[in-house]
Amino acid sequence: MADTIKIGIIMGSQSDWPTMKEAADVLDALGVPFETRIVSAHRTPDRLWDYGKSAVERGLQVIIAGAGGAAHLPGMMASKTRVPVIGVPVQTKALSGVDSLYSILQMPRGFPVATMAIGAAGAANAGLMAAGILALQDADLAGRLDQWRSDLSASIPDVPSDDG
Ligand code: RP5
Repeated sequence: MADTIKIGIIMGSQSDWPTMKEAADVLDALGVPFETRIVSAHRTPDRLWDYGKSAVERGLQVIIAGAGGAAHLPGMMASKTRVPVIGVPVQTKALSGVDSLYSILQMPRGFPVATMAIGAAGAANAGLMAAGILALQDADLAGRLDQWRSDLSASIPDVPSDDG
């Protein structure tokens, strides 16, 4: 039987996928299964509600939610489910993602969203954060995450080079 999917990666639009794929790529590298869905707070509110309502019973343990502009998806998802939500502010053209960041970050007391950095680095870190949460209960994954982290450290040169 296939493993239960414990991580959901959701995003407000197809246009968010190049950013959110960074989270997916990290989870792939760590061998963590996940699902992906387009769930817009504004364009598909019923889909958002259904996703949040069913998250616990479907076995989701972390939801990574990315959106840009008036980025209400992570916060609305956090209002609908107690499954921890990691928010990714997608970089926008008009305001460079500061709009997304503030929309996701400034949650009222009681409904937290763990907010990452703007853009690709934030999405990759969301994948790592989700993996770290699951690794608390999964020794094999913890080992793979430790290895991933030490490989990254080992790849950083001691001195800068003109070749970049
Ligand atoms: C948000 O509006 C999405 O998360 C996306 O970042 C932004 C723009 O969406 P599109 O107009 O590209 O579909 O809801």
